[in-house]
Amino acid sequence: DIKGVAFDMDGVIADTAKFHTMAWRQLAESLGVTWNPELQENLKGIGRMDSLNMILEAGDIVDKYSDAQKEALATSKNDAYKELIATLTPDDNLPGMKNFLDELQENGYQMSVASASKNAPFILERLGLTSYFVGIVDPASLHAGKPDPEIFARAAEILDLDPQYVMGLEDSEAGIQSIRGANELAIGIGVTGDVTLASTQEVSLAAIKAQV
Ligand code: B16
Ligand code: MG
Repeated sequence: DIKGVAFDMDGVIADTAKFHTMAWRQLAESLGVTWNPELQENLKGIGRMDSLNMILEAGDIVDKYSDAQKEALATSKNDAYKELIATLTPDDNLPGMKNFLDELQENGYQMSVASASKNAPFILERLGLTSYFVGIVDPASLHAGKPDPEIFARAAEILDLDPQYVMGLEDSEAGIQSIRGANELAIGIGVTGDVTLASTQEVSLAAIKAQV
């Protein structure tokens, strides 16, 4: 039986995927890399440096930049992104997620956050949601990002639960792979998982139990 829930953040709790897209797209186009929907989808859940490399590879210019130049490019994207997320308020929780967090809390589930974002603690504060979570995995401490299982394995450790008692919620392909690799139940939101839900609005314990 499931006792704990590990949450992805961008695209699951917070309506911030659109801000990542805006900031990456602006940087990509300034470097002459053509934006496309597939690239946009593949960037979901991928950490900052891996995202930059994916964009540079899409434009076949990955060898054009030194590590120091890449650091500067990633920092400029993050500066633009931070300006966008500074405007977040509790109204920017994705639809239905506050109710779901309340439902889980009322039913005694333990919750943690498995986000690739170094901005996750700031965003959860802005949304007024920090207190729901036992802890947040620090993505800077990971050896490998999503799709590697490490981040979701760590999210279960934070809950002091064996992975078989944990379900993970994700909106990205890379994240679903990470959850499955960690031997947790994968709940896909707008992406195929062990349980698949079309949007955050559909998420509830009943909707999940109906598919397991
Ligand atoms: P940052 P998630 C991920 O968050 C985003 O989906 C991805 O677009 C972003 O590049 C990554 O975090 C790193 O974010 O630059 O803020 O550290 O979906 O894993 O919650
Ligand atoms: Mg996400």
